Amino acid sequence: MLDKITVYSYRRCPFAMRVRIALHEKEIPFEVVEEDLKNFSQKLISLHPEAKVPVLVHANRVIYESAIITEYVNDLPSEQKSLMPESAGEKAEVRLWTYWCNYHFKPDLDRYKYGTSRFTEAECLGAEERLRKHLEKIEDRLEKNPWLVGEGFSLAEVHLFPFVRQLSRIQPTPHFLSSFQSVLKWRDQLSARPSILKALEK
Ligand SMILES: N[C@@H](CCC(=O)N[C@@H](CS)C(=O)NCC(=O)O)C(=O)O
Repeated sequence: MLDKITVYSYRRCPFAMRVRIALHEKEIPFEVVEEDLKNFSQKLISLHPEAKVPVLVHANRVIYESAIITEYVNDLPSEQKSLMPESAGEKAEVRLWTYWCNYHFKPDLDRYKYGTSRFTEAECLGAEERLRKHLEKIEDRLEKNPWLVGEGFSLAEVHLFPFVRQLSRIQPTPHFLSSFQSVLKWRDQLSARPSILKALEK
């Protein structure tokens, strides 16, 4: 029996979504503290040195940074399959997708989504073109294989899905999305996955 796990979260935050998906996938019980992004609780501020969600508290341990939390969750005892492949090479592939998502895909997604309401004109220049290239990278992989890494669902899916979902929910729908049929199929299959449905529940 595990000690109580608490996740300081914000429902729509894609990083927090990663953590909730991983916990549901591993069938590990947890409690959610829903934070207000514009007015974080003093508790959250005391737990995270940069005051961000998500934060996971397990017994006396405080863990932040979504991709560190999801690896921690994956290493906890559970009857469910590991979300990390076995081999060193495939583990590195998962971490490379995560790195790429955090440092390339997500920043260009933000520049495309928010434009000059949040960024300078120079920062926004070419964001759409780069975003298409990013989608091409995912499409290339998914055309040949149903999963981003190896033979099954992994932390690569946990980490990328919330951002692909966010992109496809932009209104009006980005016109270039329909060119990436394998990405859309992957998104739709994942959207029906029980752990993801639970993580998105209101
Ligand atoms: N690198 C962090 C990013 C977390 C993050 O940026 N969370 C956003 C919400 S989606 C946040 O808390 N923003 C508040 C702020 O930056 O002041 C992670 O992976 O957990």
